[in-house]
Amino acid sequence: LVASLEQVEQSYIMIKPDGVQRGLVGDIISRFEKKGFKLIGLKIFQCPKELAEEHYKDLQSKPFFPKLIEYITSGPVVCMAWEGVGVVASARKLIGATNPLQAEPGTIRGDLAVQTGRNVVHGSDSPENGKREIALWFEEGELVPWTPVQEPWLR
Ligand code: RTP
Repeated sequence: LVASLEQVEQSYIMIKPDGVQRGLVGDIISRFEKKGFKLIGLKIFQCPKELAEEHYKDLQSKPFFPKLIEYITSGPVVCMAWEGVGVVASARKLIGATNPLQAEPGTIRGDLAVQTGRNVVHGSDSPENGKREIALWFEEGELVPWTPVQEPWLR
C-alpha cells in the first residue's frame, strides 16, 4: 500500500561497449530484474556519433568528451528502459560510483570494472533525465509497458 503511493519512474540504463564485449550483458540485466524492476525496452544497438554527443551534451566542455564519444560508439551497446518505484536512484545504487575503484563491492562497477573510462554501464541521474533519455534512445513503438499478470511484487 505504501509503495503504491510512491512514484513509478523510468530509468534509461545502457550497457556500454565494454560490457557487451566482455560478455556481461546477462549478469547486468539480471541484477535489475532480480531487484524487482520491470523491463519495458531492450535492444542491442550501434550508437551513431551524433546520438552519443546528444546524450552526453552536458559533458561537452570536459577534456574527456572526445574519448567518451569514441568509447560509446566503439561497438554495440545494450539499451534498456526500466520501470518501477524509485528505479532511478535505486539503479544508481546498483551501478555504483562513476570511478569503479571507488564503487562498493556488490555494485555493478564495484564487481566488474576498474576504469572510469570503461565503467560498463550508464544509468539516468534523475526521473526527468530518465524520460528524456528513453525518448532519445527508443522509438515509441519499441517500448512495451506491460502489466504483470500474476506477480504482485512487480508494478
Ligand atoms: P553515466 O552517465 O555513464 O551513468 O556516468 P555517471 O553519471 O556516473 O558519470 P558522469 O560524470 O555523468 O560521466 C559520464 C561518463 O563519462 C565517462 N567519464 N570519463 N575523467 C574521465 O575520464 C571521465 N569522467 C567521466 C564515464 O564513462 C562516465 O560514466
